[in-house]
Amino acid sequence: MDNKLKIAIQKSGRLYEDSIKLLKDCSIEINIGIDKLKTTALNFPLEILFLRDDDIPQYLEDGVADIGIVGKNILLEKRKKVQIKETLGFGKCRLSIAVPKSFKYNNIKFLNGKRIATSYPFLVKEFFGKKNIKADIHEISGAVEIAPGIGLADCICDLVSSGSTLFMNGLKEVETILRSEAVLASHMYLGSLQKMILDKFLFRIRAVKKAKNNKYILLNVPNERLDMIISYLPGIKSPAILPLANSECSSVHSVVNENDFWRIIENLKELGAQDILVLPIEKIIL
Ligand code: PRT
Ligand code: ZN
Repeated sequence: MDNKLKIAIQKSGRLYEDSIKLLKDCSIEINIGIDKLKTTALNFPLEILFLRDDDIPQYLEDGVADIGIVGKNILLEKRKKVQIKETLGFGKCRLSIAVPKSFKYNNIKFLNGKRIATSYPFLVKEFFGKKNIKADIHEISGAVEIAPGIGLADCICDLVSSGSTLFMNGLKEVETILRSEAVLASHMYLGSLQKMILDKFLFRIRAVKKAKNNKYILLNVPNERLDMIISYLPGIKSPAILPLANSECSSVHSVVNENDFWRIIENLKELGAQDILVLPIEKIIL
């Protein structure tokens, strides 16, 4: 009887470091051997398989791995039967169509009758189908960005993050097909023990994710401004207020979401908050 949950992660590449860091943030310790094919966590019932990202969806469908960390782009392209359990917030990119800079691109109809090179034939075909475009899709497995330059295609569809690869190859991004990030996906039917371990793992992942999106803030506030300042502060339940040795001021503690952070800090400052300290949070368990 298998008493561990098997997780597939990328052996090397763009998702490797962040996948290992996610395990670490979840307090799961691993030793990576020299062969780096698989390893077992030291303090959690998890076996880690190191694989090529393209192979992970198939292994998940077959149940060779119970769960895996892979780009949503690969999962959707491969169309294997798996369940997405959680988005992970790293490996962010978009799958976009790009054309040579000199092309006068007005709208999507421009792509009718063009030759387009991509490693994502299914997603491109699906997108063109929806938009009623008839183009000639050439599947190539790598270095897609050079295809127009060597006359293999008129345009491309590839992953973009900073945009510098497109820029260096004289291309411009004209349509976005998909926004992608790394996700945790699972085999469709897990055994009850595997399900239980996965729930524990997801509980940790969510605590880590929540913590990353929030900051702990401490500030000193003159007592006569306290009510006003508190009305601007969310906190998990409500902010904590502690007396200071100087009886005219109080110390206020709260948790603020990264997205609202600067707006809230500016308001607090205007309302008379002083000595504002901002600290990272390691985990949030609600
Ligand atoms: O060996 P293996 O098959 O496992 O790895 P791989 O070479 O196929 O994949 P890898 O490591 O390049 O990417 C793994 C995953 O990272 C992808 O499936 C995406 O989910 C995610 N990701 C995020 C990216 C990018 N950003 C990205 N920018 N994958 C690839 N790129 C490439 C893109 O193809 C292009 O060549 O980077 C170039 C563009 O980058 P910018 O910054 O110049 O725009
Ligand atoms: Zn790959």
